Amino acid sequence: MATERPASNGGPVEAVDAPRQGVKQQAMAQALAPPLDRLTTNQGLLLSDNHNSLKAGARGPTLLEDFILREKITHFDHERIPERAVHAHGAGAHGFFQVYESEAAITRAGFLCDPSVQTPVFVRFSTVAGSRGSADTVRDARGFAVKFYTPEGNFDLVGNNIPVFFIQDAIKFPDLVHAVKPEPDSEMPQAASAHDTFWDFVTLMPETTHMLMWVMSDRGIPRSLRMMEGFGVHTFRFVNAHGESSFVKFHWKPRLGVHALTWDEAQTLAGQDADFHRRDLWEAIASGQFPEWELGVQVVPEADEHRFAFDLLDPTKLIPEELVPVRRIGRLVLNRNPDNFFAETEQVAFHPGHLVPGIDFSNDPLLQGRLFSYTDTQLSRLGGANFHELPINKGVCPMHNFQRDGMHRQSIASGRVAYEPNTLANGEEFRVDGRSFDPVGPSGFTSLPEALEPPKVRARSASFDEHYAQARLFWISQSAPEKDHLVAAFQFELSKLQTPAIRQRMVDTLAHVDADLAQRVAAPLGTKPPDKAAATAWPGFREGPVIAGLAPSPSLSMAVGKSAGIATRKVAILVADGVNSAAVRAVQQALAAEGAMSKLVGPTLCPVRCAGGEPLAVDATLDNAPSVLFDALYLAPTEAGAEGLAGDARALRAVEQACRHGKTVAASGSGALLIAAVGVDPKRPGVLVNPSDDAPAAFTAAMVTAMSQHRHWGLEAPTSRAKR
Ligand code: HDD
Repeated sequence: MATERPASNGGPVEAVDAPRQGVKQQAMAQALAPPLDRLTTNQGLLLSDNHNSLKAGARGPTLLEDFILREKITHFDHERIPERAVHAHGAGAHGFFQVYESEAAITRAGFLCDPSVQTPVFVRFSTVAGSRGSADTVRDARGFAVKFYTPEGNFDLVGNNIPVFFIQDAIKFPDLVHAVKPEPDSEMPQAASAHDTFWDFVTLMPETTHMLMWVMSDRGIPRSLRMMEGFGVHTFRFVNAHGESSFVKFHWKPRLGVHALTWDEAQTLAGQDADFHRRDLWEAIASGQFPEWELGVQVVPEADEHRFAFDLLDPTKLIPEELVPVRRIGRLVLNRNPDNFFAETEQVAFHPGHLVPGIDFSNDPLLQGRLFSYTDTQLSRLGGANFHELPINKGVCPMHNFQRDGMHRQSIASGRVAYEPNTLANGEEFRVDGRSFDPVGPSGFTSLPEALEPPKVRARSASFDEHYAQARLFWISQSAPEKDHLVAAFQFELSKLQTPAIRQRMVDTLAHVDADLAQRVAAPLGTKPPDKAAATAWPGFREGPVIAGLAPSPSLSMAVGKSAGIATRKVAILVADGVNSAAVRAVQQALAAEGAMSKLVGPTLCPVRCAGGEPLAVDATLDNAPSVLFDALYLAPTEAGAEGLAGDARALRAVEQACRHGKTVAASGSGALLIAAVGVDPKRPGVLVNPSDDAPAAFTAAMVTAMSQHRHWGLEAPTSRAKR
């Protein structure tokens, strides 16, 4: 057994063999130690019975002296810790990050300078508003927090899947969170922004407009955590070994492309599989299909700080990729699921101020407030100042200082010295005069010696006053279906409000973004026509400059870019008695060759009988595996005379739903009867019918191509789309 004692300079973490037992005592300890397959108390006492408490007679009262019962119940009573104030619901995974080439020219961060090094990471994804047990697929921003365990200390990049934030100054964060969380009197609604208090707040805070556009877009309902971008949001700084600094925005670009659910699908999934995203991440890693992202940077030289029409320090603005291209500098791979959700995913503690030399923060006032909030929140969430000693938070580098004691201290610091400077910790060799070791030095983290402008004021820079240009840029950069979805999302959320005046304020605000957008959103809501002037006609509103003549930014659309293929996509193969197993095998093989997964879904869990008479095992049933769990359907053919699934309401529902959600639906032979039964035109994009009972190579290739487009928006039912 090893305990920890301080490093020779007084730090607390060198591991040493502790027990100085003789050989005889060790042998005795081993003989008496509880076997690994037996239960013990927390003190190591072997249990003889884990089913019955100690009683005064078999039917009598339980005795207070039952310390075994009390220990077990007491521990259970204290199992829960406070959930995170925001981002309570999440999923995590281990992996590594590796830089492609040395970035020493711009940063001295060691893990970004050595391409041979794989830096271990732990990543936690989250929704923001929902409680710990809420559903995965709600409309919300997603947290994307990465902890890099570098030899120079932990670096945390605590970002979101949306590149901008709602507010500009951290002092508004408690108000924002109180507004979006369930309303305090009723604790409703859970994990949803579609309620009065959220829209009341955001319509009074015009700076929220840009992020509202992103959250109401399909980015707010990702298909998978593996298929979303991540952003550091704020402008950070890189500093190189010469002390030269540049500004930097961080991006995570997923290898599998950026994809979304449909709103109807997201809502259905919240009931069918509330853990849809967590399960998807877990299963991908467990099956060896490791999710990957590339780290991208937009680097702005110090001299260009004021070159943009917006302020680099304003977190409600992004730098369009057309202005400053994103350079991909390394890759992140998630390759190991946690062993224990609580110990790792729940107890991990991120903090934007966990930095390494070579990376620094900027004066973004939102980021500045975050630097205080994250450590502070862990004190109540993780019960004291020693949360850095929890295994998931502990750095891989040695840690030396004289911070001592506190709740839940794990390491055992020995010696009588807990201060610096000292001459005592290291014995005779170090003295006050001419001491040979310096506990701090220039290789350590130094804050950039930045010149600051007095006076001290409680104010916001006028360069933060413009709120609508990038919201408009986002709108004009969306494809037609993306615009439809965005309009429908605004309509849905605003339709849930009980206070008409708030609804009106939002459509008035949208008139500042785009007149067509505002009118389309307003059309079914029964508001007065959008009134631009009314949105800003209140005391204290500071009108920013009007920025006209924006050109679309293609990188803001999810529809742009080449397809990332169908790797890891999931296909349901619907089978019934009399199925043609050769066709099923051909489709399975074609999908597997592209890295996609398939499941055989049958009427029950009993094997179906193939046309040749042999049994074919199924993986799931039409009841427990609805179409929303899959990216595409293949309707397998059955032999002449077999009943097939065309009369099965569950199969018809699967086909209807898949079509409504714009998914690829392919069929061979009699499988096409299901498509006819739900009244879908077999010639519509995304619907593929092979008339014969087989699945030839050209047919499976067409299926793969169709699936690689992700969705066929023309297939969506008009009811799920907003009017153009
Ligand atoms: Fe925050 C958690 C991301 C602004 C205060 N935040 C938290 C998490 C993420 C973010 C991903 C979850 C980390 C985890 O998985 O444990 N937060 C952001 C982003 C922001 C942002 C991208 C803006 C750009 N946050 C922000 C502000 C404040 C906070 C302005 C307060 C002034 N955030 C917190 C917090 C949380 C948190 C209350 C809750 C749990 C935690 O920190 O550890 O301190």
